[in-house]
Amino acid sequence: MYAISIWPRGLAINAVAAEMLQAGGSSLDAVEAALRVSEDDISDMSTGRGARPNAAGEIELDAAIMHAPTCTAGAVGALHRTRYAISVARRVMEVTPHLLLAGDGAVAFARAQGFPEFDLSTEASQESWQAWKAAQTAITGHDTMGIIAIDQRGELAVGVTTSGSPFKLPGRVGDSPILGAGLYADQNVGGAVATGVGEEAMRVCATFLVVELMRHGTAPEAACRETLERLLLVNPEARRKQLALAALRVDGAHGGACLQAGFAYPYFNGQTNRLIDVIPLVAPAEG
Ligand code: SD4
Repeated sequence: MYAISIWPRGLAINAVAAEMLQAGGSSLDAVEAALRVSEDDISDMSTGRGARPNAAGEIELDAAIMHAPTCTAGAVGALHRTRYAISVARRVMEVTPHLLLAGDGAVAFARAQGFPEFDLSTEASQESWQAWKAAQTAITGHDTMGIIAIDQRGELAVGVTTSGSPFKLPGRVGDSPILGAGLYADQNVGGAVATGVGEEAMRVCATFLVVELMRHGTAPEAACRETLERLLLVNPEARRKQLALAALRVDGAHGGACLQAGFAYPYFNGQTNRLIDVIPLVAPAEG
């Protein structure tokens, strides 16, 4: 029984999953329940309700969930006016032959599945958009939520939920709902999640690469670092951006890597849940 989330804020999210795993719940249920807590937290402006809107003032959500034993997944991109993107993603996995639905089609699917229209905006999210519109200043903060969990039966699942990059172009879909970019899991190897500038994760199929490196024997931390090094090789500009990765191997070994300072990941080892600091690859003066 193990769980890994991302960012210091993920400690509370990881605790939700840990409690469910300890009670015998499935990793799929633990991932969904934990990410719903993040989506409902309006103090966090990067997932679900109260997230930062796109450039047109609308909150657009990306989310995905992957079940490793069956190598299946469900995802939504640019989902709007709908609560619990992660649950809609799970429904895509469970009731459609598809892996990813986006935009108005994702919204129509959600309604058909009983997710009512819901205004995701809060005073703070609207204010952030007004301030951005007035100043057009770039916001560099990142804070998606993702989690990898292994339950008592040994089943591995991974999920990610986000509002994407703040004030993005309408219709922009990031790495989070893309298998192999924002998340990936293989029941024989382990799983990985990504956070930060999604375009950089997509460029190198970051989480697929982490899992493949682990498959060939690279330890989780080294696999995350090697993936970021590959990114810096193909796009040196990425050193001015943030991309962070966390990985969990099926035997509970774990690791992370990040380009910029500030990243840490919570790790639940079956008994305790603690935050693991990650040393950035890029020195502050270089970035
Ligand atoms: C995205 N990767 O849409 C997400 C954003 C993120 O930390 O993770 N921020 O690009």
